[in-house]
Amino acid sequence: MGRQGSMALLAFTLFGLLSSVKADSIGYGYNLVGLDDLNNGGGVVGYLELVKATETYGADVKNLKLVARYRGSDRLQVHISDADSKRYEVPQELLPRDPVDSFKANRKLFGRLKVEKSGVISSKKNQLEFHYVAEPFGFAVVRRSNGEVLWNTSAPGSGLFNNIIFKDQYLEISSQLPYKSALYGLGESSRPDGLRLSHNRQYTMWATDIGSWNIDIDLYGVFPFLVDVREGGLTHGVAIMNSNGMDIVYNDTSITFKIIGGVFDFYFFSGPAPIAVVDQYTQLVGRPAAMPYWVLGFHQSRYGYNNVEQLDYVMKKYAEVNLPVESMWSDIDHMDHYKDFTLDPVNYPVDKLLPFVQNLHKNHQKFIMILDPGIKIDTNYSTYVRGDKLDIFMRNGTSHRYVAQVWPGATNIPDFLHPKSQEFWSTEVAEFHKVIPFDGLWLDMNEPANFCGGPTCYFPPGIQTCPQIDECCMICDNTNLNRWDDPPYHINSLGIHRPLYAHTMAMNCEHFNGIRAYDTHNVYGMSEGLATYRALKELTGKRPFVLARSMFLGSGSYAAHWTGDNGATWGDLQYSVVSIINLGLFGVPMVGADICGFNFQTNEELCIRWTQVGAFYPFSRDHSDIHAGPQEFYLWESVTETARSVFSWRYRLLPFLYTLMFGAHKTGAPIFRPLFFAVPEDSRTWDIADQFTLGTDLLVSPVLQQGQVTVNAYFPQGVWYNLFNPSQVVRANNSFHTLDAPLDTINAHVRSGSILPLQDLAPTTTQARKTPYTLLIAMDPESDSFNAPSAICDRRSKATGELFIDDDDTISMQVKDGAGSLVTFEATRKDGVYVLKADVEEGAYAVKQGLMLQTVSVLGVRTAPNSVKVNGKYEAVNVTFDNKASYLTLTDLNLPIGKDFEVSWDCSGSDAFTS
Ligand code: MIG
Repeated sequence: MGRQGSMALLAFTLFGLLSSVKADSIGYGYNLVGLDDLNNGGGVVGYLELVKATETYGADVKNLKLVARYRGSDRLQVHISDADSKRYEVPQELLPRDPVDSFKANRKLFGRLKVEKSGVISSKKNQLEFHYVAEPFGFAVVRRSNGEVLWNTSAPGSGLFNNIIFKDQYLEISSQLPYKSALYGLGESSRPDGLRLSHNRQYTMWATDIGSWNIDIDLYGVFPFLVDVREGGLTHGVAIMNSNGMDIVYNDTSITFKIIGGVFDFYFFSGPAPIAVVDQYTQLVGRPAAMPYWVLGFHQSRYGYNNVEQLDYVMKKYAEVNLPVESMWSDIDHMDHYKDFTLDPVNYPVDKLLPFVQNLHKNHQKFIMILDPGIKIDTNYSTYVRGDKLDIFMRNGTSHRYVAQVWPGATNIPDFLHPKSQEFWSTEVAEFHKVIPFDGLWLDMNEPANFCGGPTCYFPPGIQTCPQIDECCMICDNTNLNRWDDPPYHINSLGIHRPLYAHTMAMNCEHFNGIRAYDTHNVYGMSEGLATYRALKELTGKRPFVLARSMFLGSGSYAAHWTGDNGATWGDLQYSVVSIINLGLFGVPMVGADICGFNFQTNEELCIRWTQVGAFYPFSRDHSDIHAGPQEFYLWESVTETARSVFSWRYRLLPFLYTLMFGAHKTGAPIFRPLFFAVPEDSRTWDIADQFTLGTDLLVSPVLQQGQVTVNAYFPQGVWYNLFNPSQVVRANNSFHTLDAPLDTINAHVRSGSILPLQDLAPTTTQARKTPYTLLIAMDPESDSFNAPSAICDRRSKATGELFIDDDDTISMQVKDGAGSLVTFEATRKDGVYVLKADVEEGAYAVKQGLMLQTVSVLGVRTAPNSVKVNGKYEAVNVTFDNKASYLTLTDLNLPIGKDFEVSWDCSGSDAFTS
């Protein structure tokens, strides 16, 4: 949405009035009247009958089917739907999962299990237990190990919300929660309150094209998933697989879901570690996609690069100041009248753009182009003509094509659930790729956005199209709305109960099979994203790169994400940390925010601080709005300097970051993590929103406020070395420490006990990944109380780390013969002897690369070693020792990566060092 957006919103505040109906008049709930075992014994099917009908928000569904199903040791699904007719659910083709269709629920069929007043259905293997109360029906989820109630929809005595309500267009269910629960998730929104969800707020699930500089409202992505940390740190997760609009109301001791369609389909994940919750959740919704290595480089983008010459200038400037830049991005500026898959013949002619892109490729750099879903209605536009022929566009309720107005003017919106839409999209992507061999695609406006809104918009007589502006120029008469565009309950979109059709396609728009946008709105972006991912995969046969704005549960399995139109404000810098952590929880680990801010004019101090933080974003891109001035790093000397310092470390850390991506791909583990992942049992970590870790080993404590020059940072128990200056050590005991943070400094600390694989800085990731490896080994320093030199090395210490390498072409990352190698490092210190071992799994790929480990840097060493052995033999390796930093460096090791090795050195004093 443009800057004028908030004005238009005021007009819709009236819709808010309808939502204040008292809960007890909406419905009386259901009785559980029949129960049966699931065939496989992993749960139950139940049959529910309506207690008493009401009319508020429409008639109640008479009979419901309940399926409570265990899966493995850590997941419980509770699915409640209409027993008599099929209802819309998140399409299986977007999010494949075990259907419940085969379980029949019909009153006559029941009787194998007796319905008690209340009962427990458990599975011996599972950490969770399903409890029910029969009249009226409610259920609870209990953690078996400690009996803690995690979820409870029957709140006897509270009189507030013990009834399940199930109508065609209104579903409601509530659970009790302890006042002290620490809740996270429920996105996407910008959160000035910090990471932890605040009591007495509503979280509206509605994909909305509005700048993320707007706080506490529904934004582009929809993630009805929450993580709940309880006293002591035991953590579980709850997801609802439902793509209809909903309000999730979090009060002091309860949470209520008010949903305007679909079914109840809850998944409970038992954890109990926070990271285990994300593992279990991504096992359901899809593991994060592998991304090409280059995605970890630094990206430059801007809306408003007016021509190819400007792109070229920007890349040259970066080279001039010696800052690594991995890619150039192209916003809608390159398009001919904003039509997808076209080039502006004047400013972006192919005979200029193609050589530019070829030159990027020659320099190992990349080019990423933007796509919007709307296809201009224009019979001279071949993309439109092909789409028209395949007939893959959305229709409105009266079976005409729906017309939306976006950048190119009047557009049709592809129906990405249509069986022929993949063919359409793949063809367009492939044809355009022949023109410009781009390296990835950037999906914008896929909520989908529409500058108009409503089922009955048309052009004023005589006008066939619109000027290219982001304001509606159609006439929309939305007085007589259908029940999709004007449902009985109005969700709280934008905090003002904005109509559902506002700024998107009409809700009565239909897909080829009659499913309505009313149901699929929140997964539209996902449908486009998957089609794009597949199109790229078909085209290149290689690992695709897609950056997507509108997402849903599971979208991390095909795309990276950026947080959209943030603002160049200190607040936005703060929200970025929270948003990126949240996306990691949602299974989208590859995420970043526009560095230095998108909207509004940035400034030097902000841009310095943002650059420092942005260097640690998993996805690191500088992008700005056409209405703001340029903000490339070379524009201020101070920003250039800070970028040089932080990005030289980012580039050295690439092997570490890529290995974290491998972990994310395998287990969902977020790359960018909150502190409560590290120390969930310490409730002080629950509220920390201004620090994060990369994996477990790097702790970043940035400055996020103007004028601030110190940080008060939490450090988990142990020793932490300053990454930029390892002589600065923090010895922590789950404690807060005040650290200096002058303008040119960001605090980043390496955890003692870790081994970080590094390579050298180079202008691009392609070049960097060919340089020799270094291991940065952080060992506990000798205890200060150990004075005798001979005892110095005696204090035992251990450090571990991992390195994954592959060709980054194969679709998934795998430790497999010839395809990818995993090396586990372990360093120990005992009785004065240090031993570093590399243990290789499937080394063939790594060996083939011919890459060497040359350097081992060890932190925490008090004296230089007497001797060094490599694979059991004394070797004359190069040794340097920095006394002040307790920093030992062994160089010229020449150890092939991909082969097991052992390096040991002795500083016990009993052996003479020979060099
Ligand atoms: O209506 O393509 O979030 O990154 O630069 C605005 C122009 C459309 C919104 C995206 C932003 C992009 C801009 N787009």
